[in-house]
Amino acid sequence: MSDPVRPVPTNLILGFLGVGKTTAILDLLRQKPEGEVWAVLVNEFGEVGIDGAILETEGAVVREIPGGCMCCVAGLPMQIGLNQLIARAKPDRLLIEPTGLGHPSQILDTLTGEYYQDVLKLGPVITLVDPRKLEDPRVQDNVQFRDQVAAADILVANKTDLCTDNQVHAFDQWAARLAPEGRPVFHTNHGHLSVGWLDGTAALPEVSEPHAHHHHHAKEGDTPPPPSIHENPWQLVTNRGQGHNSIGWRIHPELMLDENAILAMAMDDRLQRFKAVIHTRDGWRVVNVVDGAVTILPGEPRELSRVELISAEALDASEMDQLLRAAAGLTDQD
Ligand SMILES: Nc1nc2c(ncn2[C@@H]2O[C@H](COP(=O)(O)OP(=O)(O)OP(=O)(O)O)[C@@H](O)[C@H]2O)c(=O)[nH]1
Ligand SMILES: [Mg+2]
Repeated sequence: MSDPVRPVPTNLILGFLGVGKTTAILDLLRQKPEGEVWAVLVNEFGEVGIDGAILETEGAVVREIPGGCMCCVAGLPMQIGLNQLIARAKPDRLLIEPTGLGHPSQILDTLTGEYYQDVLKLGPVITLVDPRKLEDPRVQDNVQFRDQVAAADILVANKTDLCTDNQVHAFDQWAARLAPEGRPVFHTNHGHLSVGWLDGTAALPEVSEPHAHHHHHAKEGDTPPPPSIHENPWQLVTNRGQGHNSIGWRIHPELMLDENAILAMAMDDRLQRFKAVIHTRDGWRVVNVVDGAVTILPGEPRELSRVELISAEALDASEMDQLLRAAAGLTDQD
């Protein structure tokens, strides 16, 4: 366990929605030297905290900051979450996964501020990019994407197993044209990063000014805990911001969901992202969908099921709720 006065080596893992950040952190956790304690701070766009539930299974001490608006979240809620995490875990290393829909600038401001000077030792910022996305001009123009790339000390092409050679080559050419020059560039798949990349001191490049957008203001203090799942076994939460909408559920674990009905829901082509850790009639499952690619893995039993949808267009939450209730075998009267 680390000496509490020694700054905690810390890395940000950045990248757009669904690029593979959580997968990369899981893979790093599997490379953790025995006896070390690693902590993960994860901020998801949605409110129900799927990534935290997945990451806990790899033995990290996880702290979630739900809710997508980084202007709000990167300030006080993040500081409180981070302080509690460090106090509780006394980690030897800290990994931070911000939402793929956020700008990293506020987080970097917080982490490099005076307050954390003696607490954290910020190592290279690693940004994951799906080379296939570079073919879409809207991605290259997207300000969140540009900020994530600008903030990178190391650029990593992920999902190369799904890319053609030309797409990987185009990524290399694109990366070589970016300023500042000379940043390390790697290719990988399934988020496989080397632990060695986490160390080293690197100057942080400037990132663009935070966007102006309308948002609610963070309350002073921590986010209130969600209601108990036993009192309220079916909880629906929605979030909106950054041009995206999320609908999430927390569900009592005794309500088992039908896997096929969940998959049908997940394949809705209006969705940009579907994530779930659910109790199905065949056991626990971790379901992930990005760009129509589905991954289903067996999962460990959790204290509740969680489901989350993210879409650019606003979906009718009650319509989605009906679908999910049907998947749980509930009728309108239930
Ligand atoms: N084929 C393939 N799938 C991948 C790769 N990396 C990640 N995935 C899959 O992509 C999906 C999304 O991965 P995540 O790690 O959850 O992505 P993320 O960036 O954390 O997503 P958000 O937190 O929602 O922004 C999962 O189904 C992963 O299994 C890869 O290199 N190749
Ligand atoms: Mg994630």
